[in-house]
Amino acid sequence: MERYDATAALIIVDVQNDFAVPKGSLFVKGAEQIIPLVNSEARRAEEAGAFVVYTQDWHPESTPHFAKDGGIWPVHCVAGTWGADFHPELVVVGPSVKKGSNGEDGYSGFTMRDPETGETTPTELEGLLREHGVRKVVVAGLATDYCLSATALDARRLGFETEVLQDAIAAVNLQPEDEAKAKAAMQAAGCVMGYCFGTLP
Ligand code: VGL
Ligand code: ZN
Repeated sequence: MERYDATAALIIVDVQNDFAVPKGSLFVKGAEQIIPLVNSEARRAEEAGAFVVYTQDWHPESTPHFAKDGGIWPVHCVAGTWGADFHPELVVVGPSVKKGSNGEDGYSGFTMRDPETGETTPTELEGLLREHGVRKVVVAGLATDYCLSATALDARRLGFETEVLQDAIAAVNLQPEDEAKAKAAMQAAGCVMGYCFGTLP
């Protein structure tokens, strides 16, 4: 079966400088290698009439998400800064959903979680997918153990058929087993664990 058609969407998660460029503040090992694959999938999806949509981690300067403010992460993806920009080689052929602007954790592209109250609020992603008549989502990007898996799990919870492109993702691995655990959780939730078609010439 074809991966992409007019009822499919490719969700490209957080391919941003702070995660995908070695000098970025939260560089994810292996992130640069996925970019040509992600770009090829974006072109294929677009050609097949699928909806291509991006997410961006988009934090204020101070948020309980950051270690300096009581969280666990180095400062990264501050709204409007270089670190929050897309990687310069990323092919961008669709809209971007920004998450975390009000200090939420915002791991998932679909929902943001207030780190103090635990309250979750939806982003515009689900609405965008429904407007485009999407039934199946294909997910690629960063990072396997955080935003990528949170997005894929939410997609399943919301009833979308979900495929994860295992060769177009990369993990932070704060603990060495985090990547394997995230993949197992996605599989257990009914995500199809697939592979890219390869890079276009
Ligand atoms: C992410 C850690 C902190 C991600 C975002 O995009 O996976 N990871 N913020
Ligand atoms: Zn973040």
